[in-house]
Amino acid sequence: MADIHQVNDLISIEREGDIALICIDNPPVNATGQPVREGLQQAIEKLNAEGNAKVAAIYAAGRTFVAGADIKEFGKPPKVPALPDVFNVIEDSTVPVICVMHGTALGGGLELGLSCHARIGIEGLRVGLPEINLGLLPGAGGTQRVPRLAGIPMALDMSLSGRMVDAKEALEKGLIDRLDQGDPRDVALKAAQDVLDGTLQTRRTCDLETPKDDTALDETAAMLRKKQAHMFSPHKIVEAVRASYLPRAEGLAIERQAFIDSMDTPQRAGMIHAFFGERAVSNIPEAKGDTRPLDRIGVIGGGTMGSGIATSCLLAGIPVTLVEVAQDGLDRGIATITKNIDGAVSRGKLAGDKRDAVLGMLTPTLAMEDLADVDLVIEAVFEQMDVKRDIFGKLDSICKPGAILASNTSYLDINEIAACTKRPADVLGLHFFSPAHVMRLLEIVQGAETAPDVLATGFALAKKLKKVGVLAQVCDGFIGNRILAHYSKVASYLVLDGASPQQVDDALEGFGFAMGPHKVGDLAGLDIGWMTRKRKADDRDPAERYAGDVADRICENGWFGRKTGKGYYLYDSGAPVPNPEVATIIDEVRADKGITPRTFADEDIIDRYMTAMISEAARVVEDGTAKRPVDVDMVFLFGYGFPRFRGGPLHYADSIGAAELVARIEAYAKEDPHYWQVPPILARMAKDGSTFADLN
Ligand code: 3H9
Repeated sequence: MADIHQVNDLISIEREGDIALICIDNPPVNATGQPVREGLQQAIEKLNAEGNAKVAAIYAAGRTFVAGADIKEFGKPPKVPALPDVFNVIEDSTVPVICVMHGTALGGGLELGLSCHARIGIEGLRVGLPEINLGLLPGAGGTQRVPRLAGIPMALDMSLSGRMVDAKEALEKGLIDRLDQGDPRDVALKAAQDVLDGTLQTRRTCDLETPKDDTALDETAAMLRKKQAHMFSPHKIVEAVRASYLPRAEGLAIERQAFIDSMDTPQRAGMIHAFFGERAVSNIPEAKGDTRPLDRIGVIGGGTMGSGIATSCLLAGIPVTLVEVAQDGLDRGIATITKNIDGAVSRGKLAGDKRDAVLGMLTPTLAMEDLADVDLVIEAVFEQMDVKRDIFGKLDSICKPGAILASNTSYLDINEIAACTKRPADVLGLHFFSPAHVMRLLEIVQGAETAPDVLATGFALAKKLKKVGVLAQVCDGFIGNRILAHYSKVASYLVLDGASPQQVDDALEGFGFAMGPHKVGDLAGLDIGWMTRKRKADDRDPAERYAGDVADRICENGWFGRKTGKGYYLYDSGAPVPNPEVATIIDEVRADKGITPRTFADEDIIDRYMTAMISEAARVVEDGTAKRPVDVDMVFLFGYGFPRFRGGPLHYADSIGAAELVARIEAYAKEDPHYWQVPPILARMAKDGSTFADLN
């Protein structure tokens, strides 16, 4: 009988002669919650007290080594023992302790390995310090031990990018001592035997000195001051890595304080909301249950969207039949897909030797009949109901029974599209975001008759494509574009009333958006919005203040943004500079309308823009277009460049509070009572003190 001692439910010690195998078994990802920390500390203390083991090897059960600290504990009162203290106990152990890592060793997981006296990786291992993605920094010795083993540039790179480092690189850089294959327990036993035989050396990481590299530290600090001034933890990372020059206790104390300070920030709360939100959107009954096959996908339309969707499927290993109406369109589609795939190779997303095989899975055709054998068709042609109706009617007669028929429409009524078929239960919306092979959001739009297994297959597709699938109900624009259509008007009103486009952009970039709305407009093409405004001119509500005057005048000059070299900005020489002719147009429009411009503080710009976004987001939750506030938040993080560290519009709304939001809307309504109206849900929340988080 094996000699196994359970230290607690999650940690056991197995004895094999002079060897002690310490197993961590805390599914699903072996996070170092309190019982794991306590059990590990007790295990090491027991072995040292007993003194009859000559070597100990830590390994983990299940699909992966330790994924880090237990994120669910963050924001709650800390429980002892603290992770850095446990790791010091391991590092100080008289019995040498080695560590065998498989799967992913992340954050506290890698830090556990670094506190051991030798590390063995199992083929396929990836290590990383992703704490920055949670608004944190490595807080259990990562900033102290990585520089000692792999140097300051590597420590800065890993902890500032959060990237995964593969086993080969980890070995080259000295983060692991050896690579092996096999079951973690067997590898641990073998490596422990090697320690006893003297063929695997052990040493304490903190006995090493960090090789000096002040240049890397100073340059990185300067770069961060310039590019990430508004972020908290990146600056702390540099400080903590610099402290690795100091003896262990002093360096760890600086790291600890920086970690505690980061933990207290709203950025940490926003990013952890994003971490769990990304997983929560598919943790709903609609995403579970039976699914239909996804062995071959048809894409109709070889434009930017269709090509992007096809690229995304091909990169996920799903063969694609691409349909176009004319040869030149098909050729353009093939060229775009080829360019996208080549781009994936150059960005390191696809191994170069797989390029031809991936492109080989594309079947271009002019015959819609070739869709007879596909499991799912995604229609991505232009946004005209007549065209869509025609296509879905044809698909109904061509596609095999059980095939799913999806439209990539951005706003049209899925129920009307489904009604053109005799199989409305097989129809849903799959709304991708451009560029579709890069953007991670997929709105999965449920029609009135969409079958449960069709909806679940939409979520299965999102998973295969490594996208974040969010359930949406039918309405004009679904979740994202409906909210966008509302709040983008505020940017125009601000300009009409006195702000410059550049001031609006700068203020919102200061808030954390990668690009302000006018720069986004220039990038997407101002003609797109112009066409939409013209198309919807007849439906315009006469009581609503028109937001398109300036943009219309810009477009009338043929200035459509980047693609014409001119829009709100000029793009002649690298960085965009404000277009002076736009300033003239703005002055003229204001004069025509009798508007006396006033000044807006940047704060005011941000408050108005965000309050408008939150108002429509609240309505989208209230009328059920989005299932929960977290679904809206993830749509904005993954589809609209919303700053991740703010968690999403409704997470941000909670930080302001419903009462304050209502007060703001009431104040703005004095200027424009038609546009600014308090959503009933917000009024209720202001009264009863509840939050959007309560509805998640
Ligand atoms: C840290 O370590 C701080 C230290 O430096 C200092 C401390 C003092 N905790 O992603 P999946 C859950 S900070 C708690 O779907 P995959 C996850 O929510 C931490 N729970 O699987 C999900 O739950 P559910 C630094 C966690 O195979 C389930 O596990 N580490 C944690 O696609 C499965 O997860 C990180 O940031 C956690 N740490 O990917 C790593 N991790 O089933 C975060 C996961 O209820 N984790 N869960 O939805 C990951 O990146 C991925 O989970 C991983 C597996 C790559 C490991």
